[in-house]
Amino acid sequence: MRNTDKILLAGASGLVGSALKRRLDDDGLVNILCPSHAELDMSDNRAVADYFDVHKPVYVFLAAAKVGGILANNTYPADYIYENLMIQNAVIHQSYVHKVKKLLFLGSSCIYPKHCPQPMKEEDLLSGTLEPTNEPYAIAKISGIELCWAYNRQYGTRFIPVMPPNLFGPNDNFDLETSHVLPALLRKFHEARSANRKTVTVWGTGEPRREFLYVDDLADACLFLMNLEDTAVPYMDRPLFNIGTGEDISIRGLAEMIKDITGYQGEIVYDRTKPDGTPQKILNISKISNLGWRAGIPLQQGIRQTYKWFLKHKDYI
Ligand code: GFB
Repeated sequence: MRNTDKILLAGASGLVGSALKRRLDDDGLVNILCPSHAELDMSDNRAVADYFDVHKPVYVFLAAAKVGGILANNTYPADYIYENLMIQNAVIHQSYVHKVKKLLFLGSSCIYPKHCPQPMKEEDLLSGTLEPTNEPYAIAKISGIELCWAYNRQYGTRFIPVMPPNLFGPNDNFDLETSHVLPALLRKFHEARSANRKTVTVWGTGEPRREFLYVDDLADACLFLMNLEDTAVPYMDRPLFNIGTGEDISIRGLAEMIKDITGYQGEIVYDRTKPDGTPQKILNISKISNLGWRAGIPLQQGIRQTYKWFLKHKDYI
């Protein structure tokens, strides 16, 4: 990408989109389109077509999506499949129609089977049944991958699907009902310390293991992939890239770490009426590692940075 190329950041205000924006700004890219939801409903194919007609983006980062934690996915399955299908259908199709040079589609590690051998390789896609709590979301994301592959094969487009693990960082959702575990625990431990509460409740058994990636590392990987030579990406042969750290931690371990970072002194209790979800999710990252990319921000450091952001913004989010 050249500094003046027109880049559409679909989902620019979210966790991933805002990290991409920070990174593109830092790199001196000056022609970035960041339409707000009020300006452009990404799930409206007609509106997306009109937007592409007027603005003519050359590169597209498709980070717009309906995302949420285990409980939100389980409670609103229709919203998760419908909204994601609509957004990706519109943006991927219009990127083809308007001859976008490259598109990067953000998926999620929940596309892999519930009992996938760990760490999960790109080739494990569709090799087993999905985790029921996020099956509708996962099927939408799998459809997005297939859409990228189908357009590449039929129309010669350069669309790259990428699969990150559980992401976290500035601009995350800290709502206790709909968020992912890491921001939820930061908020719970912080509020318990401030209110001198004796216990903090962590959902499930604490046994599941997850891989967490700081969102600025994801942005770095996305630019790395977008800037790869065409010969490095098998566009005609189902390109797919896992992006991660290659390390996981139990929810119990994460809770202890966040307890320590927030300085909370009380007890942790586990609410076993809440679902655990997939027992383990860790990505095999050898494909992207072999191309020369590595994550740079250790988990503890990323959590400290996120906590700092939360403390600064907690009254407005
Ligand atoms: O992050 P999380 O909601 O999503 O939950 P998933 C991860 C684990 O943390 C689960 C436990 O075992 C939760 O039960 N957990 C403990 C908590 N305390 C809490 C809490 O206070 N809040 C939350 N949210 N969890 C999502 C998928 O799965 O991950 C999506 O539903 C997506 O589709 C996303 O793929 C990355 O990792 O289980």
